Amino acid sequence: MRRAVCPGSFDPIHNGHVEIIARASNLFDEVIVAVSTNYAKKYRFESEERLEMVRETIGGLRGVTVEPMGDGLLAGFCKLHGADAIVKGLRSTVDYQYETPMAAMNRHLTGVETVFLAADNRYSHLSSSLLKEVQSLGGDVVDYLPRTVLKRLKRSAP
Ligand code: COD
Repeated sequence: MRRAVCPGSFDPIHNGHVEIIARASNLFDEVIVAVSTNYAKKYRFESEERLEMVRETIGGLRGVTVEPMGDGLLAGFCKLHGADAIVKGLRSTVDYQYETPMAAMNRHLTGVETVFLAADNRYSHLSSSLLKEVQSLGGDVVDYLPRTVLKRLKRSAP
């Protein structure tokens, strides 16, 4: 039984995240989506609402569960949940440069490997911040967000 963790802030979850989680679920028997909260960071959505949006969006995927990760170490979360791997999406060389030191550190801390999946071309320009900005300025982001997430985003104050 191979278990992976897909971590993120998911503020909010978008179709680029969903695509990576779905591909991870094809590669691993179990996938835990870990919703992180860094208490020094300002989010648009509280952690409960980010969790709800992830659950609503990926609820139907086989073998996928969603857990809060708090503000602890990802390596610690992986150890606690018996994960074999961390799965992350890579959009660009910028992501690669940012992610590879963390992958090495996570491997050093607990031996957990990081598996990088190349972002799908349809979504490789997406980030939660960009989508929040475009939506708040009146741009159409319907192609990039799950329907319930878009509804919540429209209701939330920027
Ligand atoms: N296409 C494909 N994948 C994407 C896209 C996209 N358009 N956008 C994002 N992703 C993937 C990336 O793999 C990303 O890692 C993941 O989705 C989540 O994205 P975000 O933006 O929601 O999450 P981040 O970058 O805010 O989350 C960072 C973590 C929570 C993973 C990180 O900060 C962390 O590990 N924190 C725990 C503290 C810790 O252990 N620190 C020490 C690290 S060694």
